[in-house]
Formats: sequence, C-alpha cells, structure tokens
Amino acid sequence: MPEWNQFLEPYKQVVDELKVKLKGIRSQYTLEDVHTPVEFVTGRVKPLASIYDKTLEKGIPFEPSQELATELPDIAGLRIMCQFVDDIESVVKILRLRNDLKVIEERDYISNKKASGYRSYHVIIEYPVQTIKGEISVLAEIQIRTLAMNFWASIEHSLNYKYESELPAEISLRLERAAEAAFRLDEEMSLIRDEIQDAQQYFSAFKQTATRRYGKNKKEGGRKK
Ligand code: 0O2
Ligand code: 0O2
Repeated sequence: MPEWNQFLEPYKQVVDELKVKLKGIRSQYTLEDVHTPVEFVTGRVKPLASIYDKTLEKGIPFEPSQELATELPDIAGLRIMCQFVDDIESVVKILRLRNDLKVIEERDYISNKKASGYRSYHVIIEYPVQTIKGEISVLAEIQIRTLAMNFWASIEHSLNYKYESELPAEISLRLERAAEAAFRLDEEMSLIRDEIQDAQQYFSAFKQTATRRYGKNKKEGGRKK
C-alpha cells in the first residue's frame, strides 16, 4: 500500500493543480463579462479498484510501474462541463495554446460517438509536476462535454456498474433513446444560444445591481440607527 500511495501522490497533485488552473479559465471569462465556455470543472484520481479492473482488461500487472502509467493515461482525470457543444471546441483550442501542459492525443467521441451512445471530447496531456525529487512528467486525461452529455454519461456509468455491464434489453433501449434526447437537447440549446446568452448576461447584470443596492441599503439602515 505505501508504494501505491507514493505512486499516486503526483497524480493527486496534478488533479489539484489542474482544477485550480481550469477553473481559472471560467473566472477570467466571467471578469470580462462574456460567455464562458467552462461551466464547471471536476477532477479525481482513479480509485484503486478501477485501476485494478483496467489492468485486468489490458492484461498488465497490477503494480505501480511505468507500464501502468503509460497504459492508463487517465489515472489523473479532469472533466470540463460546457453549456453548448461549440464551447467544447473553444476549450480544446485554449488547452492547445497553453504552455503549462502538452496535448499529446485527442479523441473525438462527439463526431464519432461510441457504440454505447457515449459522447465526449477527450484530450490526453503531459503535465510536469514538481516533486521533492525534481520534476516528473505525468499523463492526465481531460474530458470535455456538455451538461447533457455529462448527465447521460453519469447515468449510463451507474447503470453499467449496477448491472456489471450486462444491461437488460429494456434499459439498453431506454438509454439509447436518452442518448438521442440528450443529442437533441444540445441541438435545441445551440439554436437558441444567442437568446440564452443575452438572458444570462441580463441576469448577471441584474444580480450585480441587486447586490450593490442591497449593500447600500444595509449601510443606510445602519446610519439611521
Ligand atoms: P462552486 O462555487 O460550487 O462553483 P474538492 O472538494 O476541493 O476536491 P471541488 O472542486 O469542490 O473539489 O469538487 P469537485 O467534485 O471536483 O467539483 C465539484 C464542483 O463542480 C463544485 O464547484 C460544484 O459546485 C460543481 N458542480 C457540480 N455539479 C454541477 C452542476 O450541475 N452545475 C454546476 N454549475 N456546477 C456543478 P466548486 O468548485 O465547489 O465551486
Ligand atoms: P472511469 O470510471 O470514468 O475511470 P482504450 O482502452 O485506451 O482504447 P479507454 O481506456 O476506454 O480506451 O479510453 P476512452 O475510450 O478514451 O475512455 C476512457 C474514459 O471515458 C472512461 O474511463 C470513461 O470515463 C469514459 N467513457 C468511455 N466510454 C464510455 C461509455 O460508453 N460510457 C460512459 N459513461 N463513459 C465512458 P473508465 O476507466 O472506463 O471509467
């Protein structure tokens, strides 16, 4: 176990650092008062049980090693959720331009959805981590998807887990229909994207004015006493 902790430690650091950095993209857009392609960011280090399952699938030894690090590029996993399908391309462009990470592979499961119905854009990156023994480079996977794609993937993942990937026909059919519905939802939202963004900007401006007014009233209330 101690050797697993040691092996996984840099991955924890990568997830923590990248969460801060990727959330930073959202803050910068928000400050400029323009639509942000990043809705929210999550991250995790792959649990040991999932690492174990993957080693069985790939036929490699379940032990901390360079082979494991290369064969499983998603031990450090980040997920960026977007409102609109077009936002995904904007995020990928931002990632390609960054100097603090190197995009080494892209998998487009949006243009080429998986047989399961899964849609998402995966980017494998190489990321330098500073350790007490010097700099090491680790792989991480960034999954970029819309909220609708994320909703479907989370539900499908739980169902597959529950039925150990042997889904009853009825559930498979429902999932297929749900995947189509999620696809249509993304399409519909894209069609009214400008309308939605206007509304969001209006709402954000309203919230700021309301906050300022509330702050002022509180002060005035204080003075009257
Ligand atoms: P905020 O202010 O809520 O936006 P940690 O617990 O420190 O390891 P973190 O980031 O808190 O890390 O947790 P995690 O699980 O990696 O990411 C969860 C973040 O995603 C939280 O944001 C949630 O609010 C946000 N989130 C989850 N689901 C949704 C959703 O459906 N819509 C939106 N907009 N956000 C969601 P933060 O970082 O706590 O900040
Ligand atoms: P978890 O629990 O998220 O860690 P490869 O063997 O390299 O050819 P691999 O490893 O399947 O293919 O890579 P791929 O296809 O890029 O997918 C890696 C991750 O994408 C998965 O990690 C899932 O998170 C997600 N994913 C891929 N296909 C599906 C799918 O059909 N449904 C759902 N819900 N998620 C999917 P893990 O390790 O499988 O799972």
